Amino acid sequence: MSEDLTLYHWEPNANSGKPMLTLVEKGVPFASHYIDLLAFDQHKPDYLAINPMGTIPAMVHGGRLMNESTAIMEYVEEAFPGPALMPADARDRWRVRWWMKYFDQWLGPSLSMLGWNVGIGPKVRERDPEELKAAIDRIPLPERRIAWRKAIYGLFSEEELAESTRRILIGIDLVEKTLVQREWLACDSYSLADINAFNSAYFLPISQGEHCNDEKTPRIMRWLRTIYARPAVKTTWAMGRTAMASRIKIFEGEEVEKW
Ligand SMILES: N[C@@H](CCC(=O)N[C@@H](CS)C(=O)NCC(=O)O)C(=O)O
Repeated sequence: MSEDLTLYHWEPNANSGKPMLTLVEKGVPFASHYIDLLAFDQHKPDYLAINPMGTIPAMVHGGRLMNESTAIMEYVEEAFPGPALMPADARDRWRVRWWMKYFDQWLGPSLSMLGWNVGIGPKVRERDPEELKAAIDRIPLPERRIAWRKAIYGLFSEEELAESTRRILIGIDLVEKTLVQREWLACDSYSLADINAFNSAYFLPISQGEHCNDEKTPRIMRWLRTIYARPAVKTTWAMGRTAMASRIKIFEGEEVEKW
């Protein structure tokens, strides 16, 4: 397909990393446009003219805007040649979609809440209060405005944080048990489910090191290291610009910071 392809993304992780890694795995050339989430680039007029929702990632292909990271992954899989990232069997395909929904809707928001609470919020909190208030007021989606407000002013409640931790521990257990049954998350081959999940799960050994480690979850650690060894992962994570992306070096045995 010869139409221009541009991906607007932040660091490789949930959600930007999902289409980034999918495109790289398939060998699809694309223009990479880095949007600095911590500088609120996603709410600036230039970007809102492309994606009025003010969220990342977004992809433009042949002049058409596409958002929603998992829907973009499926589009890339179907629209371009390259190694298949969806299995052929209908039940396996269902399982790929099941896992992507599980991460997107149930586990991902909890991982994100804890990340925003200890990472993103403290990173921007120190800035000028008036500037921050104006930045929050400019956010187009009300739900994103609430998330930013809670992260910046430390307003996630104890109950919300406890519920997120509960879900993450259930998620770690489910992924470990699944990887006892098979090598990959959804089927016998590396698929979109692994790409989707890796983007959130790669820092579980860092953020949940007590619960996710070689002794307690050897299958998760084996799975994460196997994915990390893929050349596409190295290429994708090299597009990151902050210390966040370099945390992936934990799989080379390096000491990395939590945030
Ligand atoms: N469901 C959307 C979520 C997109 C989303 O909310 N992305 C976050 C980054 S992970 C974002 O744009 N945050 C910017 C903001 O809230 O200002 C997807 O999967 O693409």
